[in-house]
Amino acid sequence: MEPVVIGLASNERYFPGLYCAVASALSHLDSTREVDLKVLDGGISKHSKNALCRLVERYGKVVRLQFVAVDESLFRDATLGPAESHMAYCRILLPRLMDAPRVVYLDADTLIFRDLSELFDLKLPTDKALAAATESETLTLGEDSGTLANAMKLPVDGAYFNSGVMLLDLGRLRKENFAERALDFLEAQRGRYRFHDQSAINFLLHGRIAELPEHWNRASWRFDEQDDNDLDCVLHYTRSAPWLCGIPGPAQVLFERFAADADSPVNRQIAAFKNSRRQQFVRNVLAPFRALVFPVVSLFYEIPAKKKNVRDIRKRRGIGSIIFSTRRAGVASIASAIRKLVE
Ligand SMILES: [Mn+2]
Repeated sequence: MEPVVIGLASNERYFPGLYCAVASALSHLDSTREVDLKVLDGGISKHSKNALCRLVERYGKVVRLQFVAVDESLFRDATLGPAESHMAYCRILLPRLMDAPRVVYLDADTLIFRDLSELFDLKLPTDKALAAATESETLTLGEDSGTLANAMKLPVDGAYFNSGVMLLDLGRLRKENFAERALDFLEAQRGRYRFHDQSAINFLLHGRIAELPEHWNRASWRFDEQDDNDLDCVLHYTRSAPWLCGIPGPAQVLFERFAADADSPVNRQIAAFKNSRRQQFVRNVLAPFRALVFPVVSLFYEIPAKKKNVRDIRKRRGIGSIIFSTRRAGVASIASAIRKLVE
């Protein structure tokens, strides 16, 4: 059986997330499969690297860990990415940096509760270059950039995928010079795309992305709104890095509990964490007012052609969910989610 190849990317700031992503992935992976773990290193400290080596050693010889240095300055001409860095773009270099035929790429802000060998073994249709789950907030190419979709003669309502969890056919992407084309795109279209690497992937590979079931990339806010505690998924913290600044709810509790169990407890004393708590408090205080204001604002859009849009916007902004999710995600559901994790 060929080894399962897993790729992640991180700098020191995202390392606590990467550590937990790796710990969760390895503990749910078929223990008889060999694993090649490649970490694109955008400035991870020696101390952190040692911690990851120790973690991997616990799984014995079946896991081979390799750090691959990346130079994010390659992307200096692209729109600045999350946390004022270009690190998120580095996944685009995977076909260049790895000689494996395929790889499962994971964001550092994921927790994995499924066997990734199942994803790695998926057969991609011959016309597809990668597989990903659809985005839960940006639903179409046009919502990323209508201007770009029109300029590239792509449908504005074309499908849109999240780049946080992907199965990439590196052989095909190499053959098509994807990394080079993406670098050109990011530089030439600077300021026109909204979602960094994800924009390059969606615009350049439109029609070439196979859709993965949602359980391979479930947004943490969706998990928070779930009526049950189904955890048979890859959980993706799309709205906040839970080790830096948490959004209260079951997904955050789950992360903190997992991190503590994996010997990498979340430090709630750091300034960013305290600030985020303050912002969250203000947001909660304002939530009822937003609920009042939004229907008034949306009245202006209540012309028949826009009705569907308004419904979508309401759904996405989650006016209801902002107010009710905390209630629904009660203590019982948190406790049971943790129980399931610990089992
Ligand atoms: Mn992410």
